[in-house]
Amino acid sequence: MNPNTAPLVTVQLHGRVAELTLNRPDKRNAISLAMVAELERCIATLPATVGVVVLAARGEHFSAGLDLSEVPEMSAAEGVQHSHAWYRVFEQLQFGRVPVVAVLQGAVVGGGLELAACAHVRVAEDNAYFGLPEGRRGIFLGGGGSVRVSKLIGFSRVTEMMLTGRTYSAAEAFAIGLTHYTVATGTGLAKAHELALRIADNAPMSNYAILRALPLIAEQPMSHGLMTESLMAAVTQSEPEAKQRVQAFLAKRAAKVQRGD
Ligand code: 1HE
Repeated sequence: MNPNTAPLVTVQLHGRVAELTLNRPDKRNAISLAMVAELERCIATLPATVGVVVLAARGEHFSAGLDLSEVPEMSAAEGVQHSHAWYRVFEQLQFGRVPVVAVLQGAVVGGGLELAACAHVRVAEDNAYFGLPEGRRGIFLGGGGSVRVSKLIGFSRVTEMMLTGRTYSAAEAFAIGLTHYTVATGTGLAKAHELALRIADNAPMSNYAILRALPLIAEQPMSHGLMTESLMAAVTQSEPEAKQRVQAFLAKRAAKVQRGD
C-alpha cells in the first residue's frame, strides 16, 4: 500500500483484545497531529466487547516522538493547542475504559516515551532504548511526559535525561521501573497478548478500580487515600461476580496463586 494512503493507526480485533498499531514505519512512527487524531478515533470506536488494548508499532522502532516537521510552522498558540490535542487522547488511554499493554521496540523517545508512559503495562524488547532528546532539538516535553515519566522514574532522572540526552537500554529501563517486562526481540507482541488475556479475565469492576481509583489514591493524602480505598473495596466486593469468584476459590474450583504466575 502507498505509505501516504495507509492508515496511521491500524486496529485488529482478537476477541476481547484490540491491537492498535502505529503504522508509519517509514518515518519511525513519528507522531503527527493526524496520527494523534487517528489514535483518538480508534480508541473512541472500540467495540464494547473489547476489554484490553495492546498498543504496538510497526517497524524497528516504537516511535521517534513528535513529528518534527510540524514544529517549524507552529506558533506559540498553536503549540499549546498541539499539546492539548495529545493530552486529550493520552488521557483517554490512561484513564479510559480499558487497560493498555504497550509493546516497545527500538527507539522509544520523546513523545514516543510520553505515549508509552500512558500504558498500564509496558513490555520492552531487549533492543529497545528510551530517551528524551527534546533538549537537543531546542524544544520541551509537550505530551504529558514531565508529569507521567517523572511519576514513573522520578523528577531527578527525567532532568538528567533531558539535560544530557542520555538513553536508557531495555535492561536499565526495567531496573529503574520504566518498564515491567524485558523480552527477546520479536517476542514482545506475543508476551503483550498473553498479559492482555490475563487482564481481560479479571472482574471488570476490579479492572475499573485499578484504572480509575488507584491513580487518584496515589495523589491523595494518606487519610483520604485510605478512605477512597475502603469505599472502592466495599463496592468491588459487593459485585455478584466478586462473590462468585471468592466462592469458587473457597470451593476449590478456582486456580491458586502460583510461583511464576
Ligand atoms: C522523523 C522523525 C521525527 C525520524 N519527526 N521525521 N524526536 C527525535 O528527536 C528523534 C528523531 N529521530 C531519530 O533520532 C532517528 O530517526 C531514530 C533514532 C528514531 C531512527 O533512526 P533511523 O536511522 O532508523 O531512521 P532515520 O533515517 O533517522 O529516519 C527515517 C525517516 O524518518 C527520515 O525521513 P526521510 O524522509 O529521510 O526518510 C527521518 O527524517 C524521519 N524521522 N524521526 C519527523 N521525530 C509532544 S512534544 C514531544 C517532543 C518530542 O518528541 S522531541 C523528540 C523528537
